Amino acid sequence: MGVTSLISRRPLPGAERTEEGYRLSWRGVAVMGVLNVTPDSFSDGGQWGSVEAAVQAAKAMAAAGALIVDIGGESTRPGAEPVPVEVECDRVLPVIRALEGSGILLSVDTRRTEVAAAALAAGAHIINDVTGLRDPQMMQVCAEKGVPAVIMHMRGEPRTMQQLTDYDDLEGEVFGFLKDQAERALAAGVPSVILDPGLGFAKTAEQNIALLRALPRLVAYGYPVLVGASRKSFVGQLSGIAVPKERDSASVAVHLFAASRGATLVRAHNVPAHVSALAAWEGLHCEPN
Ligand code: HH2
Repeated sequence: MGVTSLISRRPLPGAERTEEGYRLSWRGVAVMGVLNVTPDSFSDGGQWGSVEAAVQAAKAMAAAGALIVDIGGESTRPGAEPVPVEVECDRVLPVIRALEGSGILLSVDTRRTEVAAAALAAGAHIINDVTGLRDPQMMQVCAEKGVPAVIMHMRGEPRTMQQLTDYDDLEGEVFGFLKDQAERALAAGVPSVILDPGLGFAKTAEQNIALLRALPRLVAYGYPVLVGASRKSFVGQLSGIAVPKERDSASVAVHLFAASRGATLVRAHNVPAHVSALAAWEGLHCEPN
């Protein structure tokens, strides 16, 4: 199992101080736990109805072995309407503040510069931007604050993205966008990036599967790769399970497939199921002494 590293210019829980900055390293495949403090997320909307419930859920995810807990205050499911910045801030900031100093590595799942800046000021460590730092101001915030960013591919916006699935060269466009944005971000001073093909974001089920199969091409660019398949509709199509919350075993299977193709971070709702499955999978890959 290889080692993946992220660099931040701000202290990160679990990171070692090096000349480059704070270096967070992990062996094998790590889990990013999904914590949506929204009323309408497609599988966990309304699940964490109070700040206290969300804080407990984050702690439970960390205790179960999540490397990162990803806090989101806006659903980006297909067809979702945008949420005002103030509403998104009101949802995520109290949870981040309550977790500050807890030793839990926190990313904030937002496409808004204002939310990102406020979340970093409140104690978040990583920006997870589903629009892939398309907004130059978002890139600037990550660079100025010296924090790592997840760059995800999508087209358009959640409301309309499923009408934007015509690609001449799917892998070329998705992976090319990610590589270009990674280079731009690093040149702008973002200390490190994670790349994510954005499963379900302006992609059909067949396109999601094609991108998973082609993942080694993305991994070959040399940046850490994150895959987020958890409970998504194409996982339902693959497994024949209609109810999102019942798709955890199928999500694990898809994430193990992604891991076998080089992803070293998976974004998942059910952290314990993923941590134990990945431990078993990694155990099988270890060379005997
Ligand atoms: N998927 C979702 C949200 N954020 N971020 C990254 N980096 N990769 C993903 O695949 C990804 C993401 C959508 O899932 P979820 O958060 O569960 O639902 P919703 O957008 O309805 O809140």
